[in-house]
Amino acid sequence: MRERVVIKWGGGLITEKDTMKTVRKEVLDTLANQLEACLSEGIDVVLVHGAGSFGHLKAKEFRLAEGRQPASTVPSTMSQDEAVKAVRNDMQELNHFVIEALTKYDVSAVCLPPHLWAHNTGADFQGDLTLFESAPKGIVMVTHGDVVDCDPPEEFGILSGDDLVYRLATELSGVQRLVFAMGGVEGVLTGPPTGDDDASKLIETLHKHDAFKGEHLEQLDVTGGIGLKVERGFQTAAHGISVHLVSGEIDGRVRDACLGDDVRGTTLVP
Ligand code: IP8
Repeated sequence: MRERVVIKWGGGLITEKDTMKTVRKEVLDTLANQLEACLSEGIDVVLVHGAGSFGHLKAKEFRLAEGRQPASTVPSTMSQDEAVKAVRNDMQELNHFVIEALTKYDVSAVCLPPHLWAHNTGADFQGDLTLFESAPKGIVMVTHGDVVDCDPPEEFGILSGDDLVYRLATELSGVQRLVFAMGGVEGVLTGPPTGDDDASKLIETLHKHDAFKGEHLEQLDVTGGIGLKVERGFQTAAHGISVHLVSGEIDGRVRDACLGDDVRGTTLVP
């Protein structure tokens, strides 16, 4: 059986997280180039990307992660239903940039946006993952964080790419590794990234009960930040899959981590 890796391109890596709908095209290019290198080595890739400023800002403003809310508690510029549609469209826009970058490196990719096939949020969301299993050889299946329909009373909610990678890595056949490509950090740090090397050192091997203080910018982020990544990462590692968090901005670290080579970053040890 061919080796398979699941990769998450973080939203904070591929977009400017605090500037509405700003894509980092040069970063997408280097990531697509590294992904192509993995395919050339005979590895199958499933790609999940985050939302960054194409998802979190509007979702926060219109309280989409909290489900249906009284109209008087959200801005009057749009209803929550309109905001659901708007964020889905914005995510499709971001996904087009992702597919465009892959195409530039001759990578054929098919995207399955979660609002078309997934229901409910969190690690136990419902959805048919066999669609990802049946990809023809060499075709990269892509999906992303999204607004999905939920059971009442919520009616809708935010399904994070971190929940998607956990389920894909543990339920598809032949997955050896899960790699989180991150922006602004080289992996999990001992404290929030302040620029002060003593306060925020890279943790190269993170054990399940080790303490770390992740930065979670609640005013920007409607999902779980680094805490959710690490939690889903450990759940994945418990299935015998190796899990790495690496910089998506430095050299070919994402490629090397996907190929199973030694690379600077954080490895989770269950
Ligand atoms: O960035 C969030 O996905 P994530 C999706 O992978 C939206 O957590 C629409 C905010």
